Amino acid sequence: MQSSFFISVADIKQLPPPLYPEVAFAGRSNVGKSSLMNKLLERKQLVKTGKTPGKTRLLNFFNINDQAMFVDLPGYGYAAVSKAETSKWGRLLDGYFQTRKNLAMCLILVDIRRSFEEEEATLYDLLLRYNIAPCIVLTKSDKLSKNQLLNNKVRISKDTGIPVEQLIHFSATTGDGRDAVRNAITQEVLISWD
Ligand SMILES: Nc1nc2c(ncn2[C@@H]2O[C@H](COP(=O)(O)OP(=O)(O)OP(=O)(O)O)[C@@H](O)[C@H]2O)c(=O)[nH]1
Ligand SMILES: [Mg+2]
Repeated sequence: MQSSFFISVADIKQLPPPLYPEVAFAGRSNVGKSSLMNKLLERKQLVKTGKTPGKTRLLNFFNINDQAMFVDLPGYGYAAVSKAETSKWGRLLDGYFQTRKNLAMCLILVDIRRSFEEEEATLYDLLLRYNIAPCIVLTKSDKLSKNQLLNNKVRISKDTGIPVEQLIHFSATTGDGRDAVRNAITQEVLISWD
């Protein structure tokens, strides 16, 4: 499979033409969005992983095999970002979700050690409202033991009302859950991963 950087966009008016179905990756800053995308694509650093969380205020588009576009969304919830920046971020994302007809799916990444908080719930509701398939991915599963992992999944399932089978756990470090995430994406968008 071929993957390449396509374009970065800071404004809704600059969105590229809707060439292919899109899959967006959302989540708190530092949750592991870029690492997940690299692992799915088996590319080391196609998507830059961050030493400076919260810096990227752009939507980054990647062409996947001329079959789909992956969109790395700016991370939210980073304290050092100003209020003005945060509301600009909100408008950009809301505008994107609301207007993007070819946006098929959005993964919401949550650190498996944390909870589904207000931001995630807001995002989840936004996706349902705009008819975009949501997929919850619990990241950094390598940080927990098998037992803790299961306990946290059950806890997040109870908090969200999302069945535990629909919560995918993932580690960019070990590759755990890579195929589960690929399969979830393939339910919505045709991609030949090999
Ligand atoms: N142990 C472990 N560390 C991870 C994993 N995924 C990402 N990390 C680390 O977490 C940090 C943040 O990862 P990124 O992929 O840059 O996170 P991001 O969500 O893209 O961050 P922003 O672009 O700032 O929003 C990096 O230091 C990664 O090496 C994982 O599965 N396991
Ligand atoms: Mg990133």
